[in-house]
Amino acid sequence: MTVTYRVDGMSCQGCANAVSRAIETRFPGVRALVDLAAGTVSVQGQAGSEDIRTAVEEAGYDFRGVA
Ligand SMILES: [Cu+2]
Repeated sequence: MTVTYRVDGMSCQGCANAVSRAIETRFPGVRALVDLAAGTVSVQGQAGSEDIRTAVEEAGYDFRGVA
């Protein structure tokens, strides 16, 4: 299942890469696809929203919940 979350503070491709890497590194088997224009990340696999919040915040971005 795929869940899309809103993440604030991503301003360039480097930010997008940092967010997807932070999630995918923390949760093996999970895919995280960032849409930079929309300010969202779509997460596919076994990871709950609080798990995603932790990964996003540790990477230095603002987690805003389900988009
Ligand atoms: Cu950036």
